[in-house]
Amino acid sequence: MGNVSEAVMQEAMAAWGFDKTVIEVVRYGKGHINDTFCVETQEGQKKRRYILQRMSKTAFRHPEQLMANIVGITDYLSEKIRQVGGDPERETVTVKRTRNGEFFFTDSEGSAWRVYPFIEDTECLQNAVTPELFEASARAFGRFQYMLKDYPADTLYETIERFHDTENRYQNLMKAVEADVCKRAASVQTEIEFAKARKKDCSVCLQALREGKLPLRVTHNDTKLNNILIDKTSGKGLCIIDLDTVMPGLACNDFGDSIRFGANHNAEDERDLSKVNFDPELFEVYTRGFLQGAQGVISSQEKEYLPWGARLMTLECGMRFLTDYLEGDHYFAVHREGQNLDRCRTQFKLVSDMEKCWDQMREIVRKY
Ligand code: ADP
Ligand code: GN1
Ligand code: MG
Repeated sequence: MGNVSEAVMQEAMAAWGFDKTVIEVVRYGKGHINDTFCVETQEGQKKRRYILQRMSKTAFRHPEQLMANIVGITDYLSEKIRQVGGDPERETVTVKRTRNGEFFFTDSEGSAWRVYPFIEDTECLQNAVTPELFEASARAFGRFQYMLKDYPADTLYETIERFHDTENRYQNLMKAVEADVCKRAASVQTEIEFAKARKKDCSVCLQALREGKLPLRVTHNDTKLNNILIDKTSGKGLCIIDLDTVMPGLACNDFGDSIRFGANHNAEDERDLSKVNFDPELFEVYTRGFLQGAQGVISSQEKEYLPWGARLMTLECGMRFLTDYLEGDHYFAVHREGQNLDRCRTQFKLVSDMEKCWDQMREIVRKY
C-alpha cells in the first residue's frame, strides 16, 4: 500500500470492522493530499464500497477540528437536501462512524483515518471532457455556495491557516528560495522571477476584502474538477467531495480554483507547455454555470473579482507547487522527479494566457 504499512492498514480496517467483511482494498483516486483507498466488502448478500482515507499529517494538524467541520457541514447539507426532496445519501458525503462511534480513528503511528460510503454510479473527472460536464460542475459548485449561504461560519475551524492568503504564499516562496534546502533554486530562476514580477497582484483580492468590497463566505476552497462527483445517468454535478478546506473564504477563489484546473485541455502536470492553453470558451461556460447555481448569492461587486480569482488561484497554486519543489516535495504527493516543478510551470503558463485574455475575461463575466 505504498507509504502506508500493512500493520496500520489492518488497524484502520479493524476500527470499522472491515477486517471481517473485506473482499478487496485498492489505492484510489488522484488526490494530492490524503492517502485514499477503496474498500469493497461483502455484507450479507450485499457488496458495498467505502472510501477509507488516511488524512495527511503534513496538511492537517488537528484532525478532530477537521472532522468537526466536516460533520457539521454534511449534517447541515443533508437536512437542506432532504428539505428539497433530494437524496442526502448521494448528494453529500456522509461520515461513517467507527465501531466505537467515533468520526475518525487514530492509528498507532498517530495518523487519523476516516470512512465515507462510496457514492456509486458517479464519475470523477480529471479534465473537462465536454463543456456540458464542465458547466454541470460549475452549477454544482455554485449551488454549494447557495446552500451554505446561512451556515454559521464562526463555528468552523481554520483547518489550514492562511490557506488562500496569497500574500503569505508569496512570502513562503521567497523564504523557500532563500533557504534553498535542496539546492534547486538556481535551476528555477525563470519561475522565481515570474512570481516576483507578480508580487503586487497577490494583494488584489485580499485588499478588496480588507476594504470591505468582498465578503467572507463559507467556501470550499479546493474546487477542482476531481473534487466533485458527476452522476453517470444524468450528467449532473451530484456531490461535492473533499470538504477538508471548507472554511470562511472568498467566492471568487472557489470560482477561480475551478478555472485554474478545468479551463484548459491538459493535465496539471503536462510537460509540453505548448499543449497548455487557457480556454476562454470553457471560462464562459463555467461562469454561466457557477452564477446560475449560486442563484443570486454572488453580488455584482464579487462578480467583478471573478476574473481575479481565476488569475490569483492559478498564480498561488503555481507558487505553492514551486515552494514545495524547493522544499523537497513534502506537501503535494509526487509520483516522479520534478513533478511539482512541471505543475508549477503549467500554472504559470495559464497565468500568462489569462493576462493576455484579461479584457475578454472581464467582458464574459459582465454578460452574466
Ligand atoms: P484528496 O484530499 O487527497 O484530494 P479526496 O477526498 O478528494 O482526497 O479523495 C480522493 C478521490 O477519491 C476523489 O478525487 C474521488 O475520486 C474519490 N472519492 C472521495 N470520496 C468519495 C466518495 N464518497 N465516493 C466516491 N469516490 C470518492
Ligand atoms: C490539493 O486535495 P486535492 O488534491 O483535491 C490542494 C489544493 C490544490 C490542489 C492542486 C488541502 O487538492 O489546495 O489546489 O491540490 N489541497 C490542499 O491540484 O492543499
Ligand atoms: Mg481531492
